[in-house]
Amino acid sequence: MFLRLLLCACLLLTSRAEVRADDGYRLWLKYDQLPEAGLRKAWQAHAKGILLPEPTTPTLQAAASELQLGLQGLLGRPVPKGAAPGGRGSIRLRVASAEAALGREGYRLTMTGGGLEITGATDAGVLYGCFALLRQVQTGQRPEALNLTSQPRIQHRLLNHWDNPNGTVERGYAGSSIWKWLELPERVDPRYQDYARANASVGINGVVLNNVNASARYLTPEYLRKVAAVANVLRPYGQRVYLSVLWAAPKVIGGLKTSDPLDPQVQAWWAARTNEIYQTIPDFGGFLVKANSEGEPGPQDYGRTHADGANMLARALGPHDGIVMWRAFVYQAGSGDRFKQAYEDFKPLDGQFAPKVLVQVKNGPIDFQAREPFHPLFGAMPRTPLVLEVQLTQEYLGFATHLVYLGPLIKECLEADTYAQGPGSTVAKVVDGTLEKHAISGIAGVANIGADRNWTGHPVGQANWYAFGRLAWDHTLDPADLAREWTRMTLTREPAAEAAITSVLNQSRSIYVRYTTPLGLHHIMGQTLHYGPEPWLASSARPDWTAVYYHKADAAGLGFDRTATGSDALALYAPEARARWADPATCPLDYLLWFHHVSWNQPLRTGRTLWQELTTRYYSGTDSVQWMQQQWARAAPAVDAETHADVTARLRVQQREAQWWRDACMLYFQQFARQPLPPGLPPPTRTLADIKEQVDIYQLR
Ligand code: GCW
Repeated sequence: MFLRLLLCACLLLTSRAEVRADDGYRLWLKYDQLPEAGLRKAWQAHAKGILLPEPTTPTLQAAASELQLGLQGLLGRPVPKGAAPGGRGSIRLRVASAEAALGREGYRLTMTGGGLEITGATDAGVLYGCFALLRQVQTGQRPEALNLTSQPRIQHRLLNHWDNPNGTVERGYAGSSIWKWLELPERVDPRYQDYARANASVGINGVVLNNVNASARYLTPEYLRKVAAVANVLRPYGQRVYLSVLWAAPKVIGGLKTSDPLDPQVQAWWAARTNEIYQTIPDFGGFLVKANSEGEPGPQDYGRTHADGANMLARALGPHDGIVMWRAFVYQAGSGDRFKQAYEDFKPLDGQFAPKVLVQVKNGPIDFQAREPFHPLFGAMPRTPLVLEVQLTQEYLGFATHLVYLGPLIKECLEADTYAQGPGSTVAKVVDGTLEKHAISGIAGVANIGADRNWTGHPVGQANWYAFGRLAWDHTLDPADLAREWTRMTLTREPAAEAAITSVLNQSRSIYVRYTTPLGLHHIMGQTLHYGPEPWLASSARPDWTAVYYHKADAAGLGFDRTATGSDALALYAPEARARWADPATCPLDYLLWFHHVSWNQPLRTGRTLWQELTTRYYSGTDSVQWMQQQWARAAPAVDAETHADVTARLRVQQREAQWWRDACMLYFQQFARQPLPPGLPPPTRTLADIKEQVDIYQLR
């Protein structure tokens, strides 16, 4: 008997532990009971029920259900919803279409004499308002003085999935694709709804479901039915679906001999196909196109321009409410500095794009490096709306192993001043359309989401999804505030732990830059896989896929001369923007080697020579990972044990790999600098040959 009791007790304990363990699935939408009784009581007084407007809609239902779910969890008691719940003290949801001040998707949260109100200009506005209210409660705000109005500054706020029909994800590090194409449309994974909730909670309103290296399959009737099933789940949550299209689709699935955009048959094919899409998915968002880039087909195959191609698709969209996002990520082999190539292709086309076309531009001119100057196309195409594309999946930032919070990276680009129309012409104002008076605007994040239980592999990867959405909604937000919000909602509100974690998040990107690519080094990572260091990479299918092309280390010095004596890429920027970087003596050190070939013994503003500064940064970056570990350890008592252990382990790998980066780059560049390490820095304990061997293993060579 006693043994049986003991067994029961043990089982009870284990199962309780399991219940409490946090697997990260709920993201930041954790609705665990608020620990402070006083705060709970304060909100309870204003959340006795949820009053829905009549007639209700799927979006209003979704909004009210989320609010109910959240409040019941956070406040620890039932919150009925309906046409007349709870009486006084109920939260009233209102749609006030006459309130132009709220725009199409804005909301207002107010505490009136009659109680708490969530007003939206549309159903979607109410939905965003409900999430905003939950955020208030989750982050520990009080209800009394609630008065908050917000509307998005950018119209199309999209995630771009690089997901393939076979379930793989290009550059995905969080498992396979969440889209189960083989199961659709009959089986609709419940996860799609949780995905939609998470997106809506941060204001994302569109999703490109498939990889820009696109399969034509998505345009077949069979796949459109699958896409429609996903669209049905996302719709109530304010999100439209979009597809990446293969330029050669008319040939591949249409049986035509060409995909020339000026060919009438090709035009008719796209028009018919587009009509069919809208018959299946009436609120389809539009097309994303990667053309004539990295081997993908495109209009240039027929001597046509990107504008010819994009405009043909815009015409196919015809009367439908959809857009074309045409990517500017192009670079042709053998035509000089890759930095300049997208600009050279696209700048002359400004003014030639149809009204429904937006040109989608990566944040920097090369390719999602840990730090890049802003892309010179921003500000240079005033007659074309430009979508800013940032990468949330950490292709060049340590996959799902390294902790790198991207809020500061995204913000750095948004705040960069293009000077296109004088001081203050920031990338943000180009992108939100205010600078050049565009009625249409967009921003895209390449998703870091996969089928891993916690969605992003690295638990902190969730913060990048979160911060992207919040900045897409309002680019004036401070990434440090967003780090705090995310931490409070996801990990802990215990002040010391919160402070430790947010300091790690806020520093993490600049630490990563220091141990991988300090002083403006770029594109020196492992070939193909893009993981780990390979600065010695000198031969590849294209010269601009090597590392030596970018760092140009020689006996004289290090860095890419992009001034007039070099590639003159600097000339692509407005004079004031150019001036910031043009003089090596005043160029911010973070960008130095992006624009200058600097001699090893050149004294820098820090009082150290280039060689000394480079070594110092590699070492301090690596040491800072230890600091990250210490900070994270301090948060242990306040963070779920499973999540804490997971991040702790990943930080250990990060520490080892930071040293790997440091040693590889130090030993490699030392061959050119021919100098010892500055005194006090411990020399690497391994040889360059050892490291090269390790890299070869990573590259599966
Ligand atoms: O960063 C590079 C990636 C490719 C990607 C390409 C792009 C989808 O290495 O995997 O292809 O950019 O943005 O098109």
